[in-house]
Amino acid sequence: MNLEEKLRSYLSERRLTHSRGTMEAAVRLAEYYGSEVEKARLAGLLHDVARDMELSRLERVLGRGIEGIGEPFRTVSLLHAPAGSMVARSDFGVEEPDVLRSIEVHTTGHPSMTLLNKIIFVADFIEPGRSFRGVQTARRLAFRNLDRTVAYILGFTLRSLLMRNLPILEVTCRAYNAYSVRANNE
Ligand code: DGI
Ligand code: FE
Ligand code: FE
Repeated sequence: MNLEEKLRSYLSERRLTHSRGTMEAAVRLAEYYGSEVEKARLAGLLHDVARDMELSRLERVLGRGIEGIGEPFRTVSLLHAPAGSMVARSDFGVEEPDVLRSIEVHTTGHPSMTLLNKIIFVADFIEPGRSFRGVQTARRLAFRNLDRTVAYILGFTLRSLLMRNLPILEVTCRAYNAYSVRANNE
């Protein structure tokens, strides 16, 4: 069974379409920035592998890893990324550390991301199925300056979290600070 067929049993049709879109965007960015295309394809396709799992299952997958995550952050939105990295390894046989890490940090970002980590983070936001305000700006920026695009997306995410009175993880803030500073120093 190929990877996409297997993924079908993990994701809804809608989420599968989003995953294929993210894979396409990741491949284009990898070609443009000279990153390894096969890794981008794999990480893009699998990044949301745990997105449709129930919270209790995500907590089980994470095991003791859950202990470092505060109660308000134990949500499907936030746990599907680290749990997804573990599922990609256990169920899909992915061993490549950069691919696994790209899945792990795709929701919050991280202050020090590799080129592949940034590509997946950006591809998830700009994939063809996305239509929110701001996505066109990010699409243009993505092929001019990847660090600026990461900062732009994190700013967008933080604003929307604040507007909804949602708690902010430290790592999200640290990532925003790292990339906004980097973007302004060029
Ligand atoms: O899985 P997707 O829907 O494709 O997108 P995603 O994995 O990038 O994001 C899932 C959600 O995670 C998104 O609505 C924003 C949210 N998020 C990111 N950083 C934080 C956060 N939510 C909270 N509460 N705190 C954060 O720091
Ligand atoms: Fe996600
Ligand atoms: Fe996604």
